[in-house]
Amino acid sequence: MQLYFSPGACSLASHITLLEAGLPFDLKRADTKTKKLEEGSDYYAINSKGAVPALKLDNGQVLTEGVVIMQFLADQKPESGLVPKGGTFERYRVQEWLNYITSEVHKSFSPLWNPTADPAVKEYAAANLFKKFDWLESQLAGKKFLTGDAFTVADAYLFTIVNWTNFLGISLDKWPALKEYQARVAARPKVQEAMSAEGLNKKAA
Ligand SMILES: N[C@@H](CCC(=O)N[C@@H](CS)C(=O)NCC(=O)O)C(=O)O
Repeated sequence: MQLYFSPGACSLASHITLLEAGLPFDLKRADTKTKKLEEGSDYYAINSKGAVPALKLDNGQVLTEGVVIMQFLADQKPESGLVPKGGTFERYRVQEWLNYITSEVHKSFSPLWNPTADPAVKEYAAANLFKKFDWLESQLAGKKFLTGDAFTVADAYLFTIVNWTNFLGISLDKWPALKEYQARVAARPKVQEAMSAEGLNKKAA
């Protein structure tokens, strides 16, 4: 399998999932701005949406959409516990989280990345995002991971997205449970391995 990724992007969650599941894979770096792969070929030929992540299977099929890729990968290794068995209520709980993260948290960051966005737009986007953080804080208090004691793909995803606060200079001090949660997930050896492979741990190295 080949994971098409961009350092620190939402594809990090699929990268973490691959490592946590112990699956064999190669990393292929895609530039999300130029839409080129490292060797100069056109990334649109892999994913016509131009976004990462994309997962190329050994049979040539390409799967896109992070929440689907993560569940597909975790289902290859059910013993990893990264997702509960399909059809169980516990699986729907994980899907409920994945859907919330992708639709409410992930995309709420978008205006904050845009260098040409009007400051008022950024202020509005930040206020909207911080409301999501307030709710996440209420959900994480007293919890190890999103659905309880077990780390799941939903944790790989939320960690990846909230990690963007580091690139944007947003302090998590106002949300202590969220801040502790980020540290707890960051401390996982496979999370560290993924971050190092993406060049995100340069300061610590
Ligand atoms: N719906 C897609 C969105 C993926 C996405 O937003 N990827 C970003 C990086 S975090 C990207 O590649 N942006 C560049 C682009 O869409 O042109 C998913 O959830 O996988």
